[in-house]
This record gives sequence, structure tokens and C-alpha cells, in this order.
Amino acid sequence: MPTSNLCGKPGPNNDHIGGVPTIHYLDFMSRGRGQAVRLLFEDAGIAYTDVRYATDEYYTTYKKSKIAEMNPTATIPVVELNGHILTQSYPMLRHFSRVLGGTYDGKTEEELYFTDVVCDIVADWRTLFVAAFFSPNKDTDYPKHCSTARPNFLKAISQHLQGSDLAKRGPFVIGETFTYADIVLYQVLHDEELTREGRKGLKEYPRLVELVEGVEKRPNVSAFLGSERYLG
Ligand SMILES: N[C@@H](CCC(=O)N[C@@H](CS)C(=O)NCC(=O)O)C(=O)O
Repeated sequence: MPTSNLCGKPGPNNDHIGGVPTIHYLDFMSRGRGQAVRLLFEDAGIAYTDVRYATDEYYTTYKKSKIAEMNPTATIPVVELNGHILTQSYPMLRHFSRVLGGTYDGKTEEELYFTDVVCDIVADWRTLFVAAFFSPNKDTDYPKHCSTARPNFLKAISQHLQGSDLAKRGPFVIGETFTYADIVLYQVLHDEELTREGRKGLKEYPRLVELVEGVEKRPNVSAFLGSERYLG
């Protein structure tokens, strides 16, 4: 049976989004696309019900039944809120940002565009990361990914951030304003294990270290990372 836990206490942002969302995701530590959605909830002080599926039960039972009934692509995360079902992690983040009054997005067209650019690069990166990390040939595929695709993404994103007048102000993708692009970028860096061990995997990318530190200093993110809810 999946586990189900209420995380946090409902606050004003639960009222803004219309209730307490239920997120369905794998029981995969504090990692993955679902964790990016949880991180937005954590940062925004949104209480959520966290439904976690063990990998075996997910693939043998729930993917084909409950998840497929809620989501035509039978993938997770899936969020239920007030009788509505939300699918696709990146659109979900944009949706919650809009519902919260644009709190997790840019304001100007230039900022909105640049936020989307960084998110799209991360989406491409995560697809390759997942393919290599969960490959049946992980022993060869993941080290290959770490020496080929991954440095290319790190370089490309660093170059974008260093070359943009918006990003130059730091620490985040569009400067001082924290957006959903920071959440997805932080989460892929975290899942690639580049945020730990003194950020040693990021030493050639100081702008990304600045961003990681900016994210981890957000008061609610910092409290989450120090709590029992953070599973590594
Ligand atoms: N574009 C989708 C991708 C969803 C996706 O591939 N999710 C993975 C987990 S991160 C998944 O469902 N894996 C198990 C499966 O394929 O059933 C999104 O962003 O939500």
C-alpha cells in the first residue's frame, strides 16, 4: 500500500490554491520531478498530502490502475486538488505560480521567457539523467552521462546565466526573484548529487554554486532540508 502523510499545516497559500493538494509520486527519497513540485509547496508554505508508492507496487499495480485513470500518460507526479487532477510537472509548477499571483515566475516578458528557457534545458537534462541513472546498464551508462551530457548541460546553463543581464544580478535565474526555474534547476543538481560534499562537482561552475546556496537559504527550503521530511 502507498503511504500517505500530511506535510505541513494548511496556511494562506492553501487558501489561494483552493485547498490541500495530494501529490502522488514514487517513494524515491527527496528526488525526482515530484520533488520539484513538493519543493514549491514547501517554499510556499503549502500543506500537502504526500502519497508515496514503492517502486514494485507502482509498476505492478498502481501505474496500470489508479495512475492511468488519473493521467492519460500513466506517469507521475499527479496532483489532486479540489476534485481536479493536474498532470505534467513543469506545467504544474507554472500553474501554481500563476494561481499564487506569479510568485514563482518572472514579471516582464523577458523574465518569463528566460525562466522558461532555463526550465526547458533542465527538462532535456533530466530526461537524459533518468535514462542513464535507471538504465539496466547503469554501471556504464551513468558514468558516460556524467562525462558527456551532464557537463554540456552544466556549461550551457552557466553560459546562459553569465550572459544574461537578468541573471547577472544573481543569485537566481532572473536575479533576486526566486522562480520555478530555480526549483527545477536546483532539483536536477541535487539529484545528480552535485549539491553535496562541499559542492565539489560544481567547482568549475561558481554561478551554479551561488544559485544552489540561494535556494538552500530560502527560509522554508532551509527548514525542509533540516527536517525529517527531507530524505536525501
Ligand atoms: N513530462 C512528465 C514526465 C513524467 C515522468 O516521466 N515521470 C516519471 C518519474 S519522474 C515516471 O512516471 N516514471 C515512472 C513511469 O514511467 O511510470 C512530467 O514532467 O510530469
